[in-house]
Amino acid sequence: MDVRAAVAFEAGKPLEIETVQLEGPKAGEVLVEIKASGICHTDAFTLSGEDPEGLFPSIFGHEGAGVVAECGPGVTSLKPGDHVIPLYTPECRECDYCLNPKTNLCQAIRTTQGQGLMPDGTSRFSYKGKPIFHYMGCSTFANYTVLPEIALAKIRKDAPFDKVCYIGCGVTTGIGAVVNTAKVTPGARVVVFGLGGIGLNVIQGARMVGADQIVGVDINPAKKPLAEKFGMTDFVNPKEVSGDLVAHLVELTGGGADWSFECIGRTDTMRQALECCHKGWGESVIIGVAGAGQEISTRPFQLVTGRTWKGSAFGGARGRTDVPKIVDWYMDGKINIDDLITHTMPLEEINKGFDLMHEGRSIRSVVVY
Ligand code: NAD
Ligand code: DAO
Ligand code: ZN
Ligand code: ZN
Repeated sequence: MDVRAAVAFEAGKPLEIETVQLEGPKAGEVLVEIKASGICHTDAFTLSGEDPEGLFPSIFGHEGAGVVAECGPGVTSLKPGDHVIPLYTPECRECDYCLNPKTNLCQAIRTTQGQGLMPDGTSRFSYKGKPIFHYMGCSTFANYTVLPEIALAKIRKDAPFDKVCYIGCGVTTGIGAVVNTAKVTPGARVVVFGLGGIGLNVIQGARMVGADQIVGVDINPAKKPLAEKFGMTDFVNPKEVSGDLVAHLVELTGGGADWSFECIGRTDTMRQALECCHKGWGESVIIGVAGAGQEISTRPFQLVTGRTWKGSAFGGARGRTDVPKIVDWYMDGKINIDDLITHTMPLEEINKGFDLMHEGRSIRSVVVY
């Protein structure tokens, strides 16, 4: 079938809106009509050419929501008309990873997904007879896409697509890091580095679980009012701290953070986030994705004296199980998504969404189909 898509033909170039061809779903696959898709930092990272796994030409987008249009043979958990959120971290419920409660990193389709292909090793998308790669197993910058059944979370039908699409990445990544990875407890003191689309969700997750102090760290003071609305209790602009930032944060938190979260993707702030943690028990969670080849460092004595360094992908969430619950939290008013979606636009204007992100003028732009 013909579908409208924003195609990344080359790194560093704007996306091009084209009519491309999409083959129907094969065994275990599902055709989804995408209704909305957020534009995430990671789409921009891959488009920039700095992502070592980036493939071109490709159809990006991994933060979508839509409706099942058709199911391939063998699909049992979904039917046409179901509302779904695509999952770049699938949940097969059968692989060694899914069966281990310590991880959410299902490996059932990891190899082919990393190659920009469906599990049978081919692409469903083509343009002028030549294959186009899938992206993060999702390719939501197209009005129709095909995904494996195990990479779709079924959600309630009254949830608005243009809001809950954000649960496909940013919301789940931020809130999940607090709830699933760190398991922040009531009364905790938390420090969040980076108050963008991820950090603000960490903040609202920390508030939701009852943290007492939530310190936000950002070099852009324009982020302060929204972060306060989401639960930040103290704001620190590193540019306005005269001495050492880590010492300042340790003092502000009365001895160090119980948990810190790095939501920027810089190795220097990852180190600061670890070192502002409380001696003896503080845990730092890396969420930000650093550039290819970069390395983190600290003095090992930071770990010897009881600080822990860990990371979180997709908020430690098992998508088919956890995403529908997060949709419920939104529908029940427990979490705020509306104030984070600062811009919406048709597919034809998707490059404006990337510009707004680069200019730091948006939290989330959402393409509506
Ligand atoms: P964003 O650009 O919206 O926010 C980053 C914030 O960091 C901005 O407010 C910026 O002003 C601030 N900042 C930049 N440099 C700083 C510095 N030196 N000190 C303090 N603040 C600084 O980005 P985002 O969408 O929130 O994404 C954050 C990171 O999370 C990215 O690296 C992204 O790739 C990553 N990410 C990870 C996962 C995961 O599963 N681990 C999922 C999605 C995104
Ligand atoms: O299983 O090896 C693996 C890959 C897991 C990918 C997790 C990606 C999370 C971070 C990338 C940012 C997503 C928007
Ligand atoms: Zn994302
Ligand atoms: Zn699995």
